[in-house]
Amino acid sequence: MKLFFAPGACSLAAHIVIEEAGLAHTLEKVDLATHKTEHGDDYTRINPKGYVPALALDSGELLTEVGVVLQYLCDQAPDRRLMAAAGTLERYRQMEWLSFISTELHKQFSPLFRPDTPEQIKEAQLKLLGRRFDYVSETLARHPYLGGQEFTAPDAYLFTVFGWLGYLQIDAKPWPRLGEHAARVTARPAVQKTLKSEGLLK
Ligand SMILES: N[C@@H](CCC(=O)N[C@@H](CS)C(=O)NCC(=O)O)C(=O)O
Repeated sequence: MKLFFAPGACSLAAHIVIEEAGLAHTLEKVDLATHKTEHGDDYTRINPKGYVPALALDSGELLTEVGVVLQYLCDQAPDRRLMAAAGTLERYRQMEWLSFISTELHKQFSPLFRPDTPEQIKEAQLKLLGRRFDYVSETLARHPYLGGQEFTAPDAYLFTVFGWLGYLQIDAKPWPRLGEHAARVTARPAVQKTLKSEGLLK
C-alpha cells in the first residue's frame, strides 16, 4: 500500500498508525499548494478530492478520509490493538473520538490556516477550539490516553491536530494535559520514526 501525505498535515495520523501497525508501505509526498506529487504527477488525478491522506491499496482501490484510513490500517494488524474489534462498544467509542476529532477539532482549524480569513472569524474559531480542547483535557485527567491506559489510533489523530497550535504559534499552555499527552505520543519509537521521516524532527 502507498500513503499519500503532506508533512505535518492530517495525514501524519495515518503515517503514525501505519508505522505503529508495522505494515509494509511506501510513501509519496504531495505538495498541497500545487497538487503535484513528488514524482511530478497531478495528485487530483489520483485523488479527485485533492486532499491528503489517501491510501492506495495493492488492489488498486483508493481509500480516503482520515477516520476511515486509520480504521482500515488498524484492522490490518489487529494484534497491535490500535483499534478494538469491529462491533464492540470499545470500537464505537474509538469511532466516536475519530468523528469528534475530525469534525470538532480538525475541520475547525481550517479557517485558521487560510490567509484570507477575517480576524473576527479566527477569534471565534479559537474560542470554539478552546472549548473543545477543554473537553479533551477533562478526559485526559482521568487516563493518559483518550481510550484509557493504552495508545490507540485516535491518540495519533489528536496528537496531529493539537500540534497545529504550535505551527500557528497559538499558545497551548491553557491545556497542559494535552501537552503531556503530546509528549507521551512523541516519545513512542514509531512516532519518532514518523516525525523524522516527515522532516518534523531531527
Ligand atoms: N475530510 C478529509 C479532510 C482532509 C484534509 O483536510 N486534508 C488537508 C490537510 S490536513 C488537505 O489536504 N488540504 C488541501 C486541500 O484541501 O487541497 C479527511 O478527513 O481526510
